[in-house]
Amino acid sequence: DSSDITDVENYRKANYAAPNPKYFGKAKGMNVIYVSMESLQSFMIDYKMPDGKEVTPFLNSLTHDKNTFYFKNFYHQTGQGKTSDAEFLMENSLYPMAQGAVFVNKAQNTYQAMPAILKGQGYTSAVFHGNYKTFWNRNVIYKAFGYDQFFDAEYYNMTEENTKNYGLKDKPFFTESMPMLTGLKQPFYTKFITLSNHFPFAMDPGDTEFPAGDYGDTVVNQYFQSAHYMDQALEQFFNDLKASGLYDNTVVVLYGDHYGISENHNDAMAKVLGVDEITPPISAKLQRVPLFIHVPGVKGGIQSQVGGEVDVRPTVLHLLGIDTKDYLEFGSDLLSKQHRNWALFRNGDYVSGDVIQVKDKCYSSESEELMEDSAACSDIADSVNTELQMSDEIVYKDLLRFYQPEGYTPINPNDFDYLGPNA
Ligand code: GP9
Ligand code: MN
Repeated sequence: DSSDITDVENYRKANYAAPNPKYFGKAKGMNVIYVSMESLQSFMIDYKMPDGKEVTPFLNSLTHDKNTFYFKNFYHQTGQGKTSDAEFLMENSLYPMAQGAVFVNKAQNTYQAMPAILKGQGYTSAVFHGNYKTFWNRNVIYKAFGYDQFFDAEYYNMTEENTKNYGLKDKPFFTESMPMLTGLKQPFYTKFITLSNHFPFAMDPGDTEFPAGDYGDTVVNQYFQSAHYMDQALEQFFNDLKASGLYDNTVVVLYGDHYGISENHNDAMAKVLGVDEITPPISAKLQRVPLFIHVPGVKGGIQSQVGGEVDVRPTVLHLLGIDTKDYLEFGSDLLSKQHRNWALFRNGDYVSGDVIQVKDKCYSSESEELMEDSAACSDIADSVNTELQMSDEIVYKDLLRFYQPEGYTPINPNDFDYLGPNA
């Protein structure tokens, strides 16, 4: 009811990070493209194989691009909903559920998601993904997010050669998406969900010449080949964006959705990182995923502030000149001078610039040693718990149906249908 909403509103107001005037509105009216990079973790960026080959040379080059921000201390915050949890975080700035997937369990809720917010500013929206629309219940929840179109597997050439595992390989995916993208009315807000860098990362013969790793673990060894293939697909996509003329008028946000290598592979990961063992703070830092934001005309750079997927929405909305102070969200603009500099995990652990809390133990971020005084972790720990509780309240009680942000025009999920290419 409305008293629950008031608590959330007050918390939100007290924790709002005001936009940085240096960046506010600098991308006003531009197109927006999000790319979900399947299972890509940050340790891959600038990683060199023993023979000196870079795994992700294209993304490495982007870290130095003059109009691109690269966030190197950016964390995924997903739970069991994996890719879909990352989508939820990025577009709603709310946390996913502790158990199960919000996409599956709470698709009937009212949301005030990115596509709907931007619809009110004259944007059209579309999702591109080379798997079938019912996976993760996307075809249902995307209506609640306000997506105009969903180009799912039915729109692509799903031949034996073009597909593996869950669906379309990234190279044909981006190639075949281009005509659909250029056909959209501008300005557009779009999301591309890549797929081929998915566990267990096996490649079809002929799809890569990149060498597998040699770390005594098939999954880890294949991850390098598969990530390299995705990097090439992304480079191809950027080239196509440039050739189409879209690049100079489009904000591109690239993010790793969640980890690819679980704790079951810690022995091999210790070899990959060249450490004796994967300790709890190292394991926490392994949850970093790359975040790139390309903004035409704005000087970017390598950013070391700590943040998480929940923080991207206010960051991007502020670049687009839309203030988020009236939205019920939990993110903190990464480019704000008041950015809070921490990221929580769904299990209640968290990482800040100074400390890492794992299972009630407090470590120094820098030395990765256990802190003598665990009180160093308690301040942020309180905020972490409050924030997860409040986000859960919103999601479980469907609270946004009682709330309307100023300047926001509600959408009606029934206005959307994803009937496919032959409808
Ligand atoms: C499936 C894709 C991969 O459509 O999003 O799902 P994941 O297992 O990473 O959640
Ligand atoms: Mn995924």
